[in-house]
Order: sequence, then C-alpha cells, then structure tokens
Amino acid sequence: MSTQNSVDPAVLQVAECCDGLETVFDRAASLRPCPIGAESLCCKMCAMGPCRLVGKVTRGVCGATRATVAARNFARAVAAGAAAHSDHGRDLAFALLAVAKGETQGYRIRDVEKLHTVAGYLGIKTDGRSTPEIAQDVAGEALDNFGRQRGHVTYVKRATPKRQRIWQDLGVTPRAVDREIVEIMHRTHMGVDQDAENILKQCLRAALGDGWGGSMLATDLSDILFGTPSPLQSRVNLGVLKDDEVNVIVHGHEPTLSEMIVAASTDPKLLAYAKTKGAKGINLAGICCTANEVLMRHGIPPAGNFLSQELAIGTGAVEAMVVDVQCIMQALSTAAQAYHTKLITTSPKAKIEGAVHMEFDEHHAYDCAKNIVRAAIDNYPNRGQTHIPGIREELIAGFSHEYIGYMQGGLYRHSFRPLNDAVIAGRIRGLAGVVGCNNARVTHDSNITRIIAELIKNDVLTVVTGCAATGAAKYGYLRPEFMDQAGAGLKEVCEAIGIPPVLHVGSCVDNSRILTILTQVATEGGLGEDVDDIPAVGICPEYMSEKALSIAAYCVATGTYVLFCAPNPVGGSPEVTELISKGWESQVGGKLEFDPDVDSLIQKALDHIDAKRKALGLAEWEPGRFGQSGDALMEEALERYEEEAVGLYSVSELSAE
Ligand code: BF8
Repeated sequence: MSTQNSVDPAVLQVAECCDGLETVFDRAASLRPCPIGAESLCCKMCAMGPCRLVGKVTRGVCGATRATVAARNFARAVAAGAAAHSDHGRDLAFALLAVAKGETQGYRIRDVEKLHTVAGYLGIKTDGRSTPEIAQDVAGEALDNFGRQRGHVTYVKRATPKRQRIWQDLGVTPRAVDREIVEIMHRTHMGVDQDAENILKQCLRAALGDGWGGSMLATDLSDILFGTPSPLQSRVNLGVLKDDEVNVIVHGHEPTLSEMIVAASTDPKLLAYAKTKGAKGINLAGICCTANEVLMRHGIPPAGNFLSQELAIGTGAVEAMVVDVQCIMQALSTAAQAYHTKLITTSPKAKIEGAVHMEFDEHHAYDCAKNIVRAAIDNYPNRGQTHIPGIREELIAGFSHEYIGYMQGGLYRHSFRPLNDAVIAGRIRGLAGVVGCNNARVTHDSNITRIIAELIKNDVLTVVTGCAATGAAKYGYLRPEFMDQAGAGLKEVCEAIGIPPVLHVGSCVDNSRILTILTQVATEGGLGEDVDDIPAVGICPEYMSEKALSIAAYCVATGTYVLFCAPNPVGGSPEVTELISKGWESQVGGKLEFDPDVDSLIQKALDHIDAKRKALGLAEWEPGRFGQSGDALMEEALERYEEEAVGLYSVSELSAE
C-alpha cells in the first residue's frame, strides 16, 4: 500500500504495521474493473445472454439497443439504492410502532416536539392526544407510505408548490416507496420498457420515493426516537481507539442497535465487568453511517469511513466489530480471523460467513446490546500486539436542518433569511452538498478534501453527509478554525453565526435534510421560486454505492445539478448520457453528470453557481469584495489600540499600577 491509495496518515500507518493483512486497496490493485460493465454495455436480464454490446455489436440477442441496456442497468442500480435506504426507513417505522405500543426494551420517544411536527406533515391530529397515541398513528401512516396502492407519498407536499406541479405534469410524483421500486424491476425485465427515456423517468419516480419518502421518513423517525441532532464536539480517525479499553466498533447504517450499544457501553455493571478483564473501560467508535448516526446524537467518535473498515481491525485493538446492513465488506470476516476481533452480524437480512451472528431484536434491545458488549469484553484478554496510530482530529457535528434554522435567529425567529441574504449580497457565492462514499479506485479521501477546500476558498457554504463527512472531518474541515481557509465573505458569515464553513448534516439517509434545507431556502424568498433557481450544486467525490445513484436521481428531480467525480457508468450510451444530463434538465431543472477530472468538476460546479446567480439577477461574485469586517480585523484593531494606549503612559506609571 502506498500514498497513492490514501491521503489518510492513520490508514497508511496501520497498513504499514500489518503487512500481512490483505485489504481492499490490495484487491483493487490486482483486480481491474470490467471495462464492459463499467460502461453499462453488458445485459444479463435474460438467459439468451449475457450480451456484451462492444465493438460492432450494437444490439443484444433480443434486439435491445445500447441505450436500453444502459438505461436498464442504471435503473436497477437506482432501485437497489432506493430499496436500501427505504427498507431502513421502514424498519424505523416498525421500531416507532413497537415503542409506542410499549413493546420494546430501552427505547423512548426523545423528541416529542418533532413527533408533533411530523404528525402535522402526515395529517395526524395531536390535540388532546397522548404521545404514544400520536406515535402509533405516525408510525402507521409512515408504514402506509411504503405499500399504499392509491394516492401519493405524503411528504411530496413538503416540496415547493412549483416542484409538486413539475412532478405531477411529468408523471413522476411517487405513489408509494415500494411500488416505484417494484415498477423499475418490472419495467427492466426482458421485453417490457424498451425506451431509454421512459425507463429513466421511472428512475426519477423511484428515487423521489426514496428521497421524499423512505429516506426522509428514516431521518424524521430517527430524530423522534433518538433525538434531533444539535452541534456537539467529538474526535475522528483510528486514533480514537484506546489501548487500555475494550474497543467496540459499530458499523453499518441503522441507529436502532447502535443507540442501545451506546447505552450498554456506559452500563455500570458492564464497566465493572470490563475491569475484571483488565480493561480500564469500554470505548465505542463507529465506521460508515452508523458512525454518523451516533456521532450526530451522542458525539461517539467515528474511527473512519468506508475504506478504513479493514484497517480498524488491523490495529489489533478492536474486540468487536458489530455490523448491521450496507457497506460492510465481506473481507472483514477474513481480517477478523487474522486478529482477535469478533465480527458480529446482527441483522437477519445480513449474515457473513465466518462471523458470529447475534441477532438484534428491538423487543429485547437492551439485553441484545448488553450481550454484544459482554462478548467484546470477554474477548479483551485475547488481544495481541496493537498498532493504534496516534492520529485523530477534533470536529463539530450535529447540524440538523432544524438547528441550521435555529442558529439563524434563535427559538422564535429561526429562519433562512440571513443565509439567503448572504447569498444575495455575494458574501456566500453559493451552496454545495458534498456527499457519498470512498472508492478504492480513487486515492482515499483525496477528492473529498480537494473539492471541499476549493469550494470553501470560493465562498461556497458546504454541507456534508456520509463518508464524505467523515473524510472531511479527518483533516480538520469540521473545526470552526477551518474558516481561516474560507473566502473572506464566507468567513464573515461563519464568524457572525459562529459555525464552521463545512456543516455535517448526518448519514446518507440524512441527505433528505438537504432536500429540506434547499426547500426552505427556496421558500424563504429572494433566491427564486424553486430549488432549481438556487445557486447550489450536489457533488459526490468518491462514488461507490448504488445508494449514491438514488440520491443523485432524487436531488436532480428536486432541481439540483449533481456532479460525480467518477467515470460515467452509462458511458457506453451517449444517448443515455445526454438524457440524464440535458434531458433531465429540460424536464425537472436538475441534471446529472460524471467527470473524473477533479479540476474540471470544480470549475463546472462554480460555473453553475455563477450562472444561477446571473439568472437571478444577483451581483457577480467577487473574491475580494468582502472581508472588511470580522474577528481578525477586530483583533488587529484592539492590538493597535493597546499599543497606542501604552504609548500614552510612561513605563514606570504602568508598572506602578
Ligand atoms: O450510506 S457514504 S460508503 S456508508 S453508501 Fe456507504 Fe457510501 Fe459510506 Fe453510508 Ni452512504
């Protein structure tokens, strides 16, 4: 492994110490991606194939064109991504229902105010009703959103009126979350939909069911059950592991289990038990989006992002890696066997050969979590030599959309007015969401850090989620001091509000918070009528997962320009490439483009922001225009004043005082 693989010094250090551990970086080096699949030119939808549409072959055995094949492959990826997010949302609805009925152990409704807000969105009466009664109805209505046969996903009415009309006129208003995913699977079966544009239209519909349905419900229900995030401090990277404590890593996505493990890790009886095994305590850390869930609400430190998962085991210091669903590499099992780590699977949906399966059941949630933590403690005496790198960074996280509103006016006057005014004045050039994964084909964290640094320097206020957020955090980008790297205008705004220029808004399902933020910005006034008027972009710097494609499609359908710093996965079809870019732009105002050249991608993002500013009639962004106020200038002025004041007295007078 070399510096070509990662810019994370902690990952490089651990890789050097555990030479014998085969990692994702090694496998990526020895396994070239299939060039046919990479461009969506392989069709394996029926047993007459698989057909490889390369060279002079432009049609499959059934006659399917390259455009049809590319659109089908893309659509199935969106369906898988939407299904993953939305199934997560469904499980939270079942969890809320069980909590409301008093059938669970250890949970309670932590944000009653949010329960009432969500009940309002879902049309559920709250007056004179108890919290469990409201929660039961909220959970019931949430569940209906997945499988209803008539009507639409309820949350579409949270979009701007103009956006709702666009969806209705185009016929992409999602009916029910599951239905749109099923329809993609049907339409892409052999011999059904053979019009690329029509297939791609269904992608928008299914993705909207994810963004404005499954994911948005997942975010809201998590907030109700576990609390709506507000800013808190923590640390990040492999250096958060501890040499003298039992280290438990939670990895995956669903907060139901990890919330209970947070509680179990502070259980006095378990802490005492850990001491009997020679450990000073129990140290909990996270990987991937589970890390983001417990970071946002409890300040539990992330040990790393997607590409750090095997290296965490390579430290030799992890007693248990507890996984649920999504983004968990099968190779963890081999890595765990090479060390003393217990890999514990917990979801009936996701078992891994070689792992210990300790199934999680929310009806006995706390007992399950305690059993898992106890197993980790029992494993502590088996620990051998450790290589924990002394590398960690401070961070601030916890910027829910509610808090972003609150920080712009307090409890009673919260709004998006100051943000909109700053964009209008040109202090903030525009807004960006930098989201998504790591990918072993890209130097780990390099695109994430490069893109965010450039955006900030150019006065673009940036929100981050998922592994991009963890990537940013590892290099100090989530510290308020990072505002020193920002352009003068953005820095003034950050100082005035007291925020870092990069705001961590949560896990991947919490990209739904970005939809809410953009809608609130559009509704606040001054930046057009709808999301596609706002000078904003969405960027996925190191795309890996199908979920990222679903996120991209729902952001596009909501009116955002989305750029992936990656090779075009539908590059085999110029027609499909055009349809998801200019084609979608003409239909919904947003577009999706792939550009593996990071410099060119940054330029496209800034050009788009400037074009939107121009269309709104806003002043052209000028880099040196602001910066005539701010803390640094005030400090300089005070220093000057003190020096001059000293000059008014003699030294003897001053020392006599
Ligand atoms: O859902 S960012 S690698 S962990 S897919 Fe996976 Fe990508 Fe990370 Fe979270 Ni999102």
